[in-house]
Amino acid sequence: MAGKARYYLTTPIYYVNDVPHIGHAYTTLACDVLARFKRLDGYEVKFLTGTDEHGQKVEKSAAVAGVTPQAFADRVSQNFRDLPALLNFTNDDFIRTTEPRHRAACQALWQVLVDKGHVYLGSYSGWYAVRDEAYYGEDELRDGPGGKKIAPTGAECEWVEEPSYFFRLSAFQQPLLEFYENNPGFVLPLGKRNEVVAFVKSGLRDLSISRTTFDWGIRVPGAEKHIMYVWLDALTNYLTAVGYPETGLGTPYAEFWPADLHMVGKDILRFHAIYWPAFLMAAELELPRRVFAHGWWTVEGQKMSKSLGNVIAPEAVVAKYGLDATRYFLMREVPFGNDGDFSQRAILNRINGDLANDYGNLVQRVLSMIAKNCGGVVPHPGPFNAADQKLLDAAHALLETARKELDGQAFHRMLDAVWGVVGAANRYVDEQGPWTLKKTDPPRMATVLYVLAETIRHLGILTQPVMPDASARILDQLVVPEDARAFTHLGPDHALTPGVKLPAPKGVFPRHIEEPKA
Ligand code: ME8
Repeated sequence: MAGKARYYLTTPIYYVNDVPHIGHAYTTLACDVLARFKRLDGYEVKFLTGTDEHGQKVEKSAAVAGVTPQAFADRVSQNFRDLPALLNFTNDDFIRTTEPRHRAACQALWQVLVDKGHVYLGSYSGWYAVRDEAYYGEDELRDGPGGKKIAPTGAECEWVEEPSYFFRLSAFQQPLLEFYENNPGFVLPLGKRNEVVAFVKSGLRDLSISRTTFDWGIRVPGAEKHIMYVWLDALTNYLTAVGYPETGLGTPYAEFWPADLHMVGKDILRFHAIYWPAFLMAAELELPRRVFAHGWWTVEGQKMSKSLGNVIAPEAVVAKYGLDATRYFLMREVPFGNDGDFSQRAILNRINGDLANDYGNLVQRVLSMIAKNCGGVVPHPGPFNAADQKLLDAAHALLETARKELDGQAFHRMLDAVWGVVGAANRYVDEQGPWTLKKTDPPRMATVLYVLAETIRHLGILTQPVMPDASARILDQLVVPEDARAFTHLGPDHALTPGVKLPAPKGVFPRHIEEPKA
């Protein structure tokens, strides 16, 4: 029997030096929406997230907190492990880089890189930014206050001189450029792809992949004084989670590798689009199919930062606006890939406009008319006229559009298409005037309400990935069985059965009333 198609997607693994904020939640949410979409579309999905627990940055944060790095990692990692319950994420695994399975994978990959001749011992002297856990060339830096050297990211750099193993990254310049050329969809959005290509064209230096001046990390096999560079350690998590180094037939690796998508923020694109494919090429492993770099959230126009005290905690947003409204806002507000601003006004506009006035009002008025005028059962339709068919056709066509948009990670355009049908359905209500038909032509009213209910069934099924709870409440009100909510149930073959008793309608998307400022 042929197996299901598989889809493997990953979030970055988050550093445990900080508590999760809305930026971290955003990346994982985007992956959750895709994971849910693919599952509803019949795929066997593996959705991975986790925490990046090694490195100098975590070691320093632990020292400031006065606890061991492991105790610190255990504590902060828990905040990230609590996110799925809070935000309704459906990750299939949560990886921590301090787990034994991960150490085994990293050491195995290291050995392969050595055996294949891509690693040599040298000594590193140069600039390192602990905040970014990244090396910078002198030419990339600017002078900051107090004679400090500052990286393009704003991170302070320190001078490092120590023995180090190097990875022959320079040997991969040409293979990488060919790979980008042959796989135009490997890095998205395209603007970001061009930046990556330009960077690689400008020349690649060999990469220092071990450190000897701190302790908190995975030891280099056979050279115990060396700790693996935290990015080599971290990137390998994507292999660990599919059981690497076990790669034989029937293993999770054989089933799920290469990953279909590494979702990342634009800050860490270089690591994912240059270093990671180079490591994999060197190890003669398959390369992921896509790296998507999304944009950056600011808050009321400002960069989120602890010192400004404007860091947005996901739990605060959910408590204030509700879970599904938060999920919807994040996926709809900003063209995915662009930077966005998290503002109170923007979120209220989405909640009161798109959700309450458009989608919510459609569902509410159709269900209450059915309750009042059709005896509370799915109405019996007569023949469909051109206007009816046009609306149904638009609803039926949504799946294909949604698939196409999500295959390019265009969440906003997918939702735009869904809201196109919400708008069409609202206009159809106004044009057909079922409240007038109630007096003049009750059978026609039944047809109109049936067409609307069937359109809402489509909308409810398609909004599940973004708003799982609200969509379930809509589908419950149409008595769509739980096992009839997958994408195979879209289209006329599974249309609502006339005569089915419906529960009393209840509003799904309340307007958000701001409390007056004291
Ligand atoms: O970089 N807007 O971890 P990290 C949007 N451990 N996204 C944001 C954001 C914002 N303001 N702030 C953070 C690391 N993010 C490494 C990754 S992967 C092998 C290792 C999101 O905790 C975004 O996805 O600094 C960004 O790439 C990630 O958090 C950085 O998380």
